[in-house]
Amino acid sequence: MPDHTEEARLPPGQYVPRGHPVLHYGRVPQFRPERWNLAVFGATASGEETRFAWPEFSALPRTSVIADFHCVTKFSIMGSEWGGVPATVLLDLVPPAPGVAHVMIWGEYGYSANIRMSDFQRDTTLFALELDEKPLTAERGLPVRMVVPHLYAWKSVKWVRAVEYLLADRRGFWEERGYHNVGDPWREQRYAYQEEPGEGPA
Ligand SMILES: Nc1nc2c(c(=O)[nH]1)N[C@H]1C(S)=C(S)[C@@H](COP(=O)(O)O)O[C@H]1N2
Ligand SMILES: [Mo]
Repeated sequence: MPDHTEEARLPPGQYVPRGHPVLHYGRVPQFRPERWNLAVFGATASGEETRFAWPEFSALPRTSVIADFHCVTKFSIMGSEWGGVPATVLLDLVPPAPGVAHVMIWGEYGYSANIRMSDFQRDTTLFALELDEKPLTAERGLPVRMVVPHLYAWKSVKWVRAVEYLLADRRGFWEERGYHNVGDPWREQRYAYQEEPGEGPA
């Protein structure tokens, strides 16, 4: 019989703590809907940058995903239900130029994380606006955060403000500070020194 306990769902080296830890670097931004927008820039197919104002972005089609969430510091948050706009919806609205194989996700205050296009295109990659059927709290990313549940959680950028299409891969905030460029928890890709040829920027 398959084992569906949380223990069996944990990637190597992870544990389930009490409660729902909150973790980020720096301050929690204030959400002002009239000033907020989400930019898609870099190597777009049109060559133009697109900005979604809050009324537009919050009206995009949504879905929900139930997923476990794994922080590289080894705690895992199990079975969260995220609601939001699939990354594929954004890709359809603002197509990338041919040859775009990576994206940089930008949060407030310059936090960033790079993701392979193949990871961004997964149907579980979301711009989440809701957690467990309630709007995100400020500390968990209000109004919108990235959720890329199959990669370590530092890739799930809170307070997301932009997506940059990249023709050449570049390291984001933690990837520049010694963390793995890909960050697959099932392969325990925690640190940059574990990277194999082809896993990091050329
Ligand atoms: N903008 C921003 N997003 C971020 C971070 C951050 O420092 N800034 N930290 C990441 C890390 S390391 C983790 S583990 C998760 C934590 O998400 P949570 O606070 O919802 O548990 O947010 C990620 N997203
Ligand atoms: Mo983390």
